[in-house]
Amino acid sequence: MLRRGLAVLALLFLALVAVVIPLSGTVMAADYEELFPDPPGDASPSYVDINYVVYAYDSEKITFLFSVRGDINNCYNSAYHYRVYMDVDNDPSTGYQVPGFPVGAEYFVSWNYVGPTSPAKLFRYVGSGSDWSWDVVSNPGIFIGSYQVKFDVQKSDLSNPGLGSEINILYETYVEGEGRADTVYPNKVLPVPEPSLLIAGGIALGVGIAFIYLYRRSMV
Ligand SMILES: [Ca+2]
Ligand SMILES: [Ca+2]
Repeated sequence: MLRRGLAVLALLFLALVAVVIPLSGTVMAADYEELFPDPPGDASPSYVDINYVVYAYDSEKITFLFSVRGDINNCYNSAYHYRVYMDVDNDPSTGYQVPGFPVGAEYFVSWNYVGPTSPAKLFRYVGSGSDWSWDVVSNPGIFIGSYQVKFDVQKSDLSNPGLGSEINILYETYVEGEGRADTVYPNKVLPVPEPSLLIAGGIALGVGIAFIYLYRRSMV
């Protein structure tokens, strides 16, 4: 009986490893990541035509990545904006009501080219729901690749209002003078970072309880 219990525990451990390893990610180092594709050729110019986006996080930060069809290194023009709206309380009736989507954004992160060291900016909504009123919170991490824009937003910068347990987001590219170019709406609530120590502690506790239970059963 004890041998069978240990075999069950070993299988549980292998199943856990099988789940955790894919979550460690291939696009970036992360505890969680999910990719959302978008059709090519549905926006122009090609710099703002999204191929796919990625949402990821680790214990410290949330990462948002755009992959676009055109080489951003050729787009030295401040008119092209890359934005991610964040509905951190997952309530579309609070924050900025993003036109066309059930997203009430408390924050958005944005980048556009304004020089060789253009910073990203994180904004907090201070308006009444439909007006475009934002305060700058911080300059998040930014990486510009040939076909990629990647933001690293520190979780601690999303503190007023603070993150709930889930987040609703919208990726948008925008061209000044023309308006919205391309969007990706995951259309699902996404998890937000949990302290990895708590998760590890929970797993250890669960395995410990299972072991004690099986051991006691084997003694009956
Ligand atoms: Ca597209
Ligand atoms: Ca909201």
